[in-house]
Formats: sequence, C-alpha cells, structure tokens
Amino acid sequence: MLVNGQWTEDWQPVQKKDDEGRFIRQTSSFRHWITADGSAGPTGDAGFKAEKDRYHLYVAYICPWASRTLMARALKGLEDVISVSVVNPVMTNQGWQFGGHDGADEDVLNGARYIHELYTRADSHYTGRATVPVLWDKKTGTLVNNESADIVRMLNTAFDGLGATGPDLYPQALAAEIDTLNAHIYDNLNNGVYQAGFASTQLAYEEAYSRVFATLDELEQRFSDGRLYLFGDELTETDIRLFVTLVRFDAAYHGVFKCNRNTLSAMPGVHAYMHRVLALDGIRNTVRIDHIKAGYYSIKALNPNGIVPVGPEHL
Ligand SMILES: N[C@@H](CCC(=O)N[C@@H](CS)C(=O)NCC(=O)O)C(=O)O
Repeated sequence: MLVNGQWTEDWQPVQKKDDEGRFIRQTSSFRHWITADGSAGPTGDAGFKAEKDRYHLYVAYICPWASRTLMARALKGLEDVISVSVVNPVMTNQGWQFGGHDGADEDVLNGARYIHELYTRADSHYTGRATVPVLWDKKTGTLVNNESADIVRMLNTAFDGLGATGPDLYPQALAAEIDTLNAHIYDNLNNGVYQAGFASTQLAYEEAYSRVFATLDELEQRFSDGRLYLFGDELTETDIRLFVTLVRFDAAYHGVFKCNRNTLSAMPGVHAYMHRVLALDGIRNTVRIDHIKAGYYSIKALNPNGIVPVGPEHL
C-alpha cells in the first residue's frame, strides 16, 4: 500500500482484521462524480463534465468491484465513450501491474507500470491501498473516483446526452428496495465470500460461510417464480452486483475461498439467472475466467504452491 505517497512492500491480501479475525475492507477515498453539466455530485468536487473520450477506466478482470464498472459501461453502450485498460490478474509486491499477461494491457495513457503510480500522480501524499477500479480524467490528469458503487451510478445517468442506452440501472421507484438489497448482497455475498476466504479463525470462516449459503438459498427461492432479474423484467444495478460474485463462484470462491457446500451449477434458478445475464450484449467481454482463476489462485496466503485448477468445465 501507499503511505504518504511512498510504496511500502508489506502488501497483505488480508487487509484489516477485527478482534475475532474477521476481514475488513478499506473504504475508497477519491469520490468525485462525473455529471452531465459538470456540477458537483453527492461527494467531491465539481468540474467533471461528461464528455466523449475524456474518461478512462483502469480495471482487473479478476476483481468483482472493477467488473461492476465494466458491466455498467457495456450495458449503457458506453464502450466508445469511455476507454479501458486492464491490469495483469496476478498481484505483485507492488500491487496491480500492467502488461505481460494474455488479455492485459500496457498503460498507454499514463505510461505507469503499477496502479499505485496513478494514485500518487493524483495525490503525491496519498495513504491507502491502490485498488481497482480507477476512474481517470484524461483532461485534468487526475483520479476522479475509485469506488465502484459510485462509478456505476454515474455511468447510469451522466452520459445520457452522449448516446448512453440500456436500462435505467437505478430507477427512482425502486431506489429504496435497491439500496436495501445491495447492502444485504454486499454484506453476505459480495464481501461474504472474501470474509470466508480470508478468515483467520474457524469461527469467522464458518460464520461467513453460513451467510453466503443462506443468501444463495434466499436467491434460489426468489428466482423460483420465474422472474428474469432480481426486481422483475428490468435489470438494475443490484443485478450487476450479484452477477459479478456469481460468475466467480464455481471458478474461484468454491475452491480457494472454501465456499464449498455446493457449486452454483447445483442451484438451477441462480445458475440460469447467471447465464441469462452473461448472455446480454457486451457482458461476455467483461468476464475472463482465465484471469479470475489465475488471480485468486495466486494468493499465496491461501494457495502457497500457486497451482491453478483446471476445471470447472461448465464455465
Ligand atoms: N471499494 C472498492 C473496493 C475495490 C477493491 O477492493 N479492489 C481490490 C481488487 S478486487 C483491490 O484492488 N485490492 C488491492 C489492494 O487491496 O491492495 C470498490 O468497490 O471500488
């Protein structure tokens, strides 16, 4: 991580822990918003007007939070408006690195070798983890936002005047229900699988494991009425948030994070839903199972020999 703008090599995949060995995720710290007219958003400064070719996303295909932003970009038809660079799936002792792995890019925009260089370019005294996604402003040469939840919301509305298409990912009529289900899915599933995987006590692991499968059981029940998406016929941001965890489940979380009561392929409603979302225009391009497996199985603390499983075949 960075401490006052200097890279320190004590990178730990475990992030923070509480007294009972529960994993705690760091909160994001660049929180400006792109808006249609450049006015300030809910947090941060004004001055980030939606413009074609002005913004760039830095992502990792392994990362579910970064993949949320790739999905929103695809669903809103913004592939020609916002450019993207992909880092290697395997974390180095300087964090996320550009170039070398099949399907990863060099940073042609800023010439960085590591994601942390973007953070110090934006704030030479930055302290914190150098996470993806990073939303970058090419015009002012700074980091706009590194919180995927914000980025999904701004992509949903800010670019409407620049040809954005697709569903309204956060319809006002569903806002309260979306917020509630987002929080439930985040706590128990999106972050729940990480809490199982990175637990440092049996208690913390079993607690997280139970919440993961209780939530999957609830979802299986929810889809049993034949609905297409979580809230009915229209896809929302909550579907994006759920999908990124589901698509990684059998390939990574079932194995390396020990979420192994069953694979998702044993849950017909949830599994069919995952494939329905995967089949939407542009979504297949946001998923690289090879990066997902290479990345999660390279976490030394969980898999010291770095052996990457061959299966599962159904993905
Ligand atoms: N709050 C962030 C979380 C992003 C996050 O945790 N990204 C992970 C990859 S999945 C990361 O970059 N970790 C690097 C690190 O912690 O050093 C978001 O949702 O955008």
